[in-house]
Amino acid sequence: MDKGRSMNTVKSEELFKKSCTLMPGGVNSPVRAFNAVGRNPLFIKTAKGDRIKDVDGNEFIDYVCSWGPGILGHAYPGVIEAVQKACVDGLTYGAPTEKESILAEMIISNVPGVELVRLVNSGTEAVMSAVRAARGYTGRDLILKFTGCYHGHSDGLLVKSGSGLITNSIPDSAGVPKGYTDCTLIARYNDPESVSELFEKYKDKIAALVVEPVAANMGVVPPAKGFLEFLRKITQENGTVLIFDEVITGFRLGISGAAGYYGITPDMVTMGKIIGGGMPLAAYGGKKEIMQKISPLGSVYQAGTLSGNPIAVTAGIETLRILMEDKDIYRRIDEKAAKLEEALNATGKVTVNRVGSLLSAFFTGADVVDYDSASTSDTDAYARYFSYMLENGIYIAPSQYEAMFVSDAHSSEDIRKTVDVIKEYA
Ligand code: KE4
Repeated sequence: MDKGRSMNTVKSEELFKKSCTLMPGGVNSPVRAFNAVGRNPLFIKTAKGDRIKDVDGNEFIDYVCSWGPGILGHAYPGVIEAVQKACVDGLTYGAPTEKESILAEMIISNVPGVELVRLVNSGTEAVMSAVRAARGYTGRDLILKFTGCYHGHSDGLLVKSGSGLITNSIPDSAGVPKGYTDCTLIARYNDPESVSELFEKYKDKIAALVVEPVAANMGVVPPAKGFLEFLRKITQENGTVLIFDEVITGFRLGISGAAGYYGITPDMVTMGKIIGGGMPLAAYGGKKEIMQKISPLGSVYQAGTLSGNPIAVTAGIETLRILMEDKDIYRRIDEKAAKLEEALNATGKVTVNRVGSLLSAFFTGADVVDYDSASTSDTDAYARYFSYMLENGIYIAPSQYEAMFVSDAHSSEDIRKTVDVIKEYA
């Protein structure tokens, strides 16, 4: 693997050499390995505001933001203080706490369609559990997802997925018995016909349709006009549970996520990232009649040792409190993202998709409206762009098929610096 080029990455290289003897690929999540951009990963030591610093002292303006949680910026003082204070009262009890109800109430009061919510530890767990609840509620087995959408790594959803799978060109994972995915139907994002065909064929057998209301794991692909309305209608007509996977868009596109942004009320919503404020916390919720199927109330089992962990919940409460108190954050981060979009478009080299503070630059001349058009991107060109940005102090996703995230901590000066670096690239 090429070493880091003009930057001093000696310590990162040493640490990577060591980590490769201890963990698969030297990382704890594949996309971090930088495989798609032909470099070895940088090991990060500290992060503050919109900046991260690696172990060799290189500093970057960060647009990964830990893949989304960092909407306030890294090490936000209010969140850190709240977490530090909470730690002295113990890290975990395995028993109910008032804080879980506080966070649950914040979610229920802001997220359309959520009447009851269950806190879990990761987006994967949230989507896996929501699907099980939908199956338990409907008594049906089939689920429908879209090519290029990623809903975590639970077996039944690792089919034609996005994120690290398309980054590593393995849309289907090994190790998943065929039987596990026999119940997973695949349609094309933004293609109503591909959905209608499946409902005509499987009519009242589809338990749930899971969708990223704004796809962000094949790069950012907005829903075409009327697409989400179409999904809402066809699922309603067929008694299928509509699950909005808002692990990325939840509290990102606004305080009510994509459901609020597009004015669609799903039957269930999964969330993660921002609601944990950077700590391992996710959630799934929905209509009472569905969520009441969940144990111990109902017969759908789901559990977790650290579910609702008081420290993670504290970080989540503080983060959502700040977002609820200063909704102007969303205008600010959207405006910053629009400046990046404008600079990228001005290069004439990329197709830019943006929704709010989520954006992607695709190295293709095509409009990017689904997995097939996203796949026309020149990933080598993206890799060159990635290295150029990195060597100029800008840290973006090490994959063409991920999003850029903008936080409230991104200063106007750093946005300007990023725009200048993009302009020089042209
Ligand atoms: P986690 O299990 O990684 O917390 O969440 C899974 C998940 C579910 N749904 C959506 C829409 C998601 O985007 C994700 C995870 N997102 C990726 C980034 N695209 C996580 C980064 C990684 O895998 O390292």
